[in-house]
Amino acid sequence: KIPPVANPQAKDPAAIASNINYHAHYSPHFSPYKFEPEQAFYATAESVRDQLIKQWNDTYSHYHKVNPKQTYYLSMEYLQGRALTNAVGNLDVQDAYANALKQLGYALEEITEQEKDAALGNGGLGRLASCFLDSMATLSLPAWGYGLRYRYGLFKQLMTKTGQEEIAEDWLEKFSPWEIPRHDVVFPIRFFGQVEINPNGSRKWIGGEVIQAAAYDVPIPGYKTKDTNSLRLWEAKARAEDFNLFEFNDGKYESAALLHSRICAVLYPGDATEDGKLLRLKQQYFLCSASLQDIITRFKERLGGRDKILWSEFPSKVAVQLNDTHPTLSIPELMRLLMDDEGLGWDEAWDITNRTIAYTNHTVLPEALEKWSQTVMWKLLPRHMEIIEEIDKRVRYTLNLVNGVAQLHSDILKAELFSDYVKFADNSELPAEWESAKLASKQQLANYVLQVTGVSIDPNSLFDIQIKRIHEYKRQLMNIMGAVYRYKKLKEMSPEERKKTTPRTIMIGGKAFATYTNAKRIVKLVSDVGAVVNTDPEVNSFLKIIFVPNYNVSVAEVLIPGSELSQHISTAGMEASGTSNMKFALNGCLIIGTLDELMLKSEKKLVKKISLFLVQQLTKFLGCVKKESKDWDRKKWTKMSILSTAGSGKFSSDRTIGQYANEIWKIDECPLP
Ligand code: 26V
Repeated sequence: KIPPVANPQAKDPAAIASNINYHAHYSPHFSPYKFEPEQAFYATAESVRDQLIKQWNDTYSHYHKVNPKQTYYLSMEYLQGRALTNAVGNLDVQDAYANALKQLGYALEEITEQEKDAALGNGGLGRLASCFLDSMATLSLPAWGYGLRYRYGLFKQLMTKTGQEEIAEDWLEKFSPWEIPRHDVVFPIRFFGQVEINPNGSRKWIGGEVIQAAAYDVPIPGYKTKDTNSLRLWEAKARAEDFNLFEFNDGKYESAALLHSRICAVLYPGDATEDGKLLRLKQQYFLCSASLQDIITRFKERLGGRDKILWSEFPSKVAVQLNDTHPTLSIPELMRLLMDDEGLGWDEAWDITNRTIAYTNHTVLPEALEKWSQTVMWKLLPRHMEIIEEIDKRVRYTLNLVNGVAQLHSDILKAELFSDYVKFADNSELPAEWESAKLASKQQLANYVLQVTGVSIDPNSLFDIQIKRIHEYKRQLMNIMGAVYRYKKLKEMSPEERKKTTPRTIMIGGKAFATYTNAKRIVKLVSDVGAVVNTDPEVNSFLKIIFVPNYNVSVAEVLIPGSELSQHISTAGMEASGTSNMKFALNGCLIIGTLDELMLKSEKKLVKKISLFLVQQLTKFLGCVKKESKDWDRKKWTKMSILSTAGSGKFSSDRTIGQYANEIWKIDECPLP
């Protein structure tokens, strides 16, 4: 009944329904006459993209005209999750779309569920990058993200009898409605080869292999603003001229050109072999080189009518932020481009690089700080190694490129307490409304757990959650040991005594790195303990233990609002900051956290022997857990919950990005008029 009409700026539900129908008919990706939820999702997403395109293009033109200083965020990881709900929310067309879809026979929630998570990242660092993109757009900051368009992102976690199994998450199986290939944005990327010295003494990197970086743009709409920034993802492509048709016809299908175009095949390719390590390095250089060539091209395009390039102005137009060590090859790459391609001298190039690039560190774990042998580096990037050695010689004691997350972080920790908000929390109607909102979220979470695990949990029990990557330092093991202890205690109690306890549902979720054996054993242990406890009729109305499979951004969106207590119990001194803690606090959840400062020196020594250490810490942990059971007085808990949300404003990534913009990048907002 609804006519298919193209109307990219449709605002009322009937016109939106027509535009969705238009996409179902005229941007077909499926056989005709089908309009099942999946088809409806793609047509809806394309219709929402229509809404974004104008303001996205307008934002680009505006930046081009105003030519403000712009930030470029370089990250090997982005955990974007689903985009549809975020886009309709930010465009403020949620109700109109819900209404339009109703006319087409669907509920908006059913359609948004169809979208696959874009999981181009691992954990905290990747999700932080995505939150930052969101905040940069929301604050109308001229800022872009750069990353890689991995064909396969983070694996999907399947729970089997033997524990975790990894299967490929095919987020591009059909296509992504959010990305636009920019066929005009292509840069050459070189690997291997040698350095040639020109007669004038300048140097040039030549030979080796050359592949192409092709740009795909994803829109990043801001909240309550029309400003729509870009996340530019690079894809590796072989050059047509390198494709050897004769070899292929001879049955040599593994031709070099095809092999090198596989750089973006997977996120974190296994680096147990030399080939794997080399591939990681190639990925990182690929991101740095493509992004910097793009940035320089844009700088040259925006000369404001002048025909001469003033390189000294580069740092007043460009700020580059390196998300951890992965994109640090940006430093020698910018030096190379400025010296070898643009003809600048060392001092000028170094001054520009120093004033352009900043770096944030996200971990203290030595195994996460990747290393490559000099042999590999000299082979793959001979010119960069010359530059790195020169940097090392000249400036190793005066390096000025690092901004640590630690200082910012300790400022956050010193945030004032909640005393100002006490009156607010005592408001007579608020607590009841608060409790019913929390209960509704817990009910949704219980439905979800039933759907994915088959175990039914009681929304009136205390929901105690630990979700994060599985790692020994994050101490999921201590948490599950605490759960076993709780189970044993319940078994010893009389039925009357049991009734006096607070029923509790402990949920643990997270992916273990595929080759991290101990982490996988922890996953298996949690699910095995759950299998025993959940089927024990004597205690299972007082305690349930759930391993939540396939923890990702959309699963977090169900778990965090339904939480009442969450565990942030990493070994003291090991967690750079944690980010989900802040999301839990914002959602009125009380958190149990490690008190880093109070760690005794003697304990520090023991950290090395984690399992020994575990027993000591477990006792303290249980003491803490007992206290929080005592606090399970509804009224008191609700008040603490309200205060938790009220006090968490400081943890907004908008605040963080505002501070980065002022203190590090020195950029101003540039809103669309
Ligand atoms: C490094 C490597 C190297 C080898 C291959 C696999 C792999 C995966 C990840 C990493 C770096 C991880 C760094 C990270 O995610 N850090 C987290 O960053 C959060 C945001 O700053 C912070 O809240 C977490 O505490 C920190 O663990």
